[in-house]
Amino acid sequence: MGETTSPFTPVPDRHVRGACPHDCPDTCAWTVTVRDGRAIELRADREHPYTAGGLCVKVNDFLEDRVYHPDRILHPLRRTGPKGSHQFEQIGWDVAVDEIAARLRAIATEDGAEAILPYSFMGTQGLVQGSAFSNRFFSRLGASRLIRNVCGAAGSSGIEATLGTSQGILPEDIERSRFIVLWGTNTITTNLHLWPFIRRARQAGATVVVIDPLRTRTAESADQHIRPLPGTDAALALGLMRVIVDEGLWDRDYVESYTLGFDRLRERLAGYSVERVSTITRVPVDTIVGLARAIATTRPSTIRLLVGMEHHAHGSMAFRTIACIPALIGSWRDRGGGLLYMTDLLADALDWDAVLRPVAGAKPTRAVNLAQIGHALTDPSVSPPIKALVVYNSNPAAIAPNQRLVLEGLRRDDLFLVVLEHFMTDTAAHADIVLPATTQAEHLDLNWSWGQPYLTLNQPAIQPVGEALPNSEIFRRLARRLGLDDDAFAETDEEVVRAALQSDHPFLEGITYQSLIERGWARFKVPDDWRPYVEGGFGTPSGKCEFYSETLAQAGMDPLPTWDPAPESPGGDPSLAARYPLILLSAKGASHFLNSSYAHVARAREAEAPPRLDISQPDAAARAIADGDEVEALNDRASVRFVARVGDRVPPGVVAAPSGWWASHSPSGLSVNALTSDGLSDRGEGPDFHDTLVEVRRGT
Ligand SMILES: Nc1nc2c(c(=O)[nH]1)N[C@H]1C(S)=C(S)[C@@H](COP(=O)(O)OP(=O)(O)OC[C@H]3O[C@@H](n4cnc5c(=O)[nH]c(N)nc54)[C@H](O)[C@@H]3O)O[C@H]1N2
Ligand SMILES: Nc1nc2c(c(=O)[nH]1)N[C@H]1C(S)=C(S)[C@@H](COP(=O)(O)OP(=O)(O)OC[C@H]3O[C@@H](n4cnc5c(=O)[nH]c(N)nc54)[C@H](O)[C@@H]3O)O[C@H]1N2
Ligand SMILES: [Mo]
Repeated sequence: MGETTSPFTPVPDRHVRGACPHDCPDTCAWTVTVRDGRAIELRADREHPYTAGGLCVKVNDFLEDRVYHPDRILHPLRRTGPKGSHQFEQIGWDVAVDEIAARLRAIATEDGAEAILPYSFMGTQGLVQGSAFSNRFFSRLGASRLIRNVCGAAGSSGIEATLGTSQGILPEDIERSRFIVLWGTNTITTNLHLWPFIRRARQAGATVVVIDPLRTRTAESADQHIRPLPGTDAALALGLMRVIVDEGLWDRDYVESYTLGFDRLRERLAGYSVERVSTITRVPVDTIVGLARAIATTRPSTIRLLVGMEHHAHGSMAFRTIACIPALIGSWRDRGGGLLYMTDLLADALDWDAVLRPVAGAKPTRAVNLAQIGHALTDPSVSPPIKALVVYNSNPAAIAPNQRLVLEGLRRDDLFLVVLEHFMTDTAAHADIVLPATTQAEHLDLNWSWGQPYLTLNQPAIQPVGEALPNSEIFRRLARRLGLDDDAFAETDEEVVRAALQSDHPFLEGITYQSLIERGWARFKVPDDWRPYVEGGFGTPSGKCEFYSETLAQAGMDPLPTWDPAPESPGGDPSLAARYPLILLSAKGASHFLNSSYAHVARAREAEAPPRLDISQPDAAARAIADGDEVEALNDRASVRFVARVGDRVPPGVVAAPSGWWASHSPSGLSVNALTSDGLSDRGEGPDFHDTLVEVRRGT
């Protein structure tokens, strides 16, 4: 008997290297153990310096909660009842693809291809399943484009106005810092793998300050917690700069050599006395002065920004203003000093043209902002009307603002809705056709990261579960059925990954497909001593850090850092503020959810339940609300029920509920995004959902 056929010779387990696909700055490397074709264990890569052997509470049970979860969608489904009624029948792939192709063709003929809109975000961050084939498909179809600026766009645009690009320092270098300001970011909940570097900095004597209106887990772990009123950070930054200049703590050499517009900045600061800033922000004068002195005189000092603060009407200006501070104090000189933001620009080293394969010379089609999908689907003046929506890697019914309008749009009978998913999300529940997508355990991908400098190859560990197909294959099949015979659809997933790596960018030196297969991951070849602006070298038109920005002036914006109240804020529209006096923050407070992902897991919901609204003691007392009471939060957009949690997690004037809950799991059939504003930021076309005013009442 040959060895391989002996029933007594077990087939050895296979260990397959992969990457966490989720939209998170950490992009962990993992290994999947496969026995007899089944994934039996998924563990963090112990050797990966950033993953460092640990995943997170959301992803530890990826196999159980996603790959093999009993609720996973395993076959193509066709709707048989009213939209949202969860009535579906199983159909075959050929039938599904035929039907979708026929409907899209008919809509394109009748209303034009712009009546078709793709809707996606970063459900998976891999470049093959995230964007390669979908981009090829919709661009060749001539469909409308989606402005996917829900995350990072407003912040980047602000930092760019000051520095020329949004490039900052590398995350590991924060370990060298001795004064760390976590400004509008909840590291322990949202960016856990950065925390060990901060902890080591602290062990070496660093001070950690959190600036956040909410008392987050991160704020509780910091040395100091500063709580400005939401939307007032630009004023706080101007106040800090005022103290730094008044007290002569600025770096004269750096400012003279590498910045533009210091004199005009100084004139602007005259309008921001510490007393005025204290009134605007509600941060005590002494705290502002103390922070200004510490950040300017402790070396290295670092400001860590992420996305919470950008989701405001003036989010871009806030980032632009804060980004002036490192140049003013010369903290860019020090390794571990300056500003830490996203690392996505490193991924520009990949050959994105080869991945996306845009149509050469094509005229840009109509664009719709992801955050305003409710309006786009319901506003009768939208022309051509959106007749088909193809959703993949996103759950707009949970994550987009103005949820009532989004749901109204999804319920439109004349909207043909196709959703590629793992689970029956609130979005998928409204679909005409639901298509089962593979998970990261089942498909090939290359994952870049917006939070650390590694590239990770994800190899498929197992065969697709059920009839699931990778997003890439679904778009290839649809293209074929629609007669799009471009060779862009002849490529395999592996060819796309190989093509992405075929760039002569120095950051990719030594990184090949083969090396990634063997090792699983590679660090971009970024110089060891990465101090991007140690001697200026800013990407602005002047080559300097622009305190004064001609680019902003030409765009009709204030060329200098400034602060204005948002229209929907206590200092904005007075009649609105009178009716709805409380600011609602809906940040990512739920550590068991990843945006709206994992809310399908009962255990995760139980750990987070019930959907809570944090309210301060004085605001609760004024409304006769006690801890644990059922309350409703309301404004002109909706009324949503929560259970009140009274205490000092929020300051007076602010209430907070975590994002991520699905409407269908929420007591009133709506979740917090039903209340949130769907306006756009001053620059970068990001959402302004943290500028939301509400009133809160006891009972319902
Ligand atoms: N557990 C978990 N982790 C996640 C996610 C998740 O959903 N769950 N999502 C991932 C994604 S997509 C992203 S983009 C990152 C985001 O990571 P973060 O930016 O760290 O998270 P957010 O919760 O969006 O915002 C951070 C903080 O900004 C604060 N904030 C809001 N407005 C203001 C303001 O005006 N001023 C100041 N100073 N602070 C303000 C909020 O109170 C919040 O605590 O997290 C990623 N990681
Ligand atoms: N109120 C409020 N709203 C917010 C935020 C907030 O802080 N507060 N945060 C905003 C931010 S920063 C972001 S990034 C967005 C995130 O918004 P989304 O990107 O829409 O995030 P998720 O809710 O996680 O939805 C991703 C979906 O993709 C699916 N998916 C995962 N992998 C695959 C795959 O391989 N194929 C297919 N077809 N599907 C897959 C998942 O099952 C999941 O349902 O939300 C934004 N909305
Ligand atoms: Mo995000």
